[in-house]
Amino acid sequence: MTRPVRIIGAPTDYGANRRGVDMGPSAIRYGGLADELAAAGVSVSDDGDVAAPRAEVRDPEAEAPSEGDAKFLRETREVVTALSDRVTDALDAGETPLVLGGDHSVAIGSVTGSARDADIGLVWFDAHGDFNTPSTSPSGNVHGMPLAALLGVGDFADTPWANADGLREEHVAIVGLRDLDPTEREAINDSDVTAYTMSDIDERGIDAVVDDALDVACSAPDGIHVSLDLDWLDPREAPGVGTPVRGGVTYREAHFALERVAATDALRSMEVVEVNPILDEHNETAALATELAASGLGKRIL
Ligand code: B3U
Ligand code: MN
Ligand code: MN
Repeated sequence: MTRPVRIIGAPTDYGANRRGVDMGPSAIRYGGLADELAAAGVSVSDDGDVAAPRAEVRDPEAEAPSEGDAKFLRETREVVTALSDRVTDALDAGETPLVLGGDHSVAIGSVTGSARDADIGLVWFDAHGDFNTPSTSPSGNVHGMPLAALLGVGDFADTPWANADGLREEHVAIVGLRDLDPTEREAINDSDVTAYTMSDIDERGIDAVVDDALDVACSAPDGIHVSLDLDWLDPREAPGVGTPVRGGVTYREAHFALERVAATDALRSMEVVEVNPILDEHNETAALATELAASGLGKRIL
């Protein structure tokens, strides 16, 4: 990784079902992100945080009565629009944006910003599909919808602030699925997205699955965005997340996957999301996010 990295915080929590992920950017910085990247030989700057409104001063539904059953959709739109511009600015300056969430709704900003005037691939490491729309979501939480929003699925068709211009389903791979709502399952099956479950990883091994996922994403000409939801890992490794699901990847599998990302030399932008310091143990999930970001950005032991 030769390009400088620009850190951008997105301290949101209203896309999630509980408070705390808004503290993710602080916890990840406190976990030693800048030092870890510098030690890995990456030049790094910190662009601060985008402004994000506090969830407790809002009525979740009052703001968006005409936009389906998504909570805080108006706030989401405001924040992801600002984040999208910051990501594009970093890319225009020849840097690699590294976005710190925040709940996974921030990916709408990171990916739309990265896919502006570029045809990109996307690897989505997550226990969940994040393929709900306002009318299919059981929770109304936007962190369960960003991938559908980016791809313009269902209610999200023609939603300019949420649809990623240069992203096609054929260039998207989801890795590590183990918790899908029935309507999401159907929508993913109906799409041209490539999805790998935990049983694919059990059966074929992390190396084969990650290499296939990277092939899917790297078939796009302009590089890839990596979206890392910390609940991709098993809750024993990453306890500080809002929606833990048993049976995730191990510490070693996660590092291996991110090292494979670095080896492609195609990484254009990245985010780490859903770290919840309130639920964490001694900041270990935040520190893990730091380590995994460093692996993805080219940290090597030797
Ligand atoms: N599919 C559920 C649960 C969920 C999705 N993403 C997270 N949780 N983090 C939903 O609410 O859409
Ligand atoms: Mn997610
Ligand atoms: Mn998840």
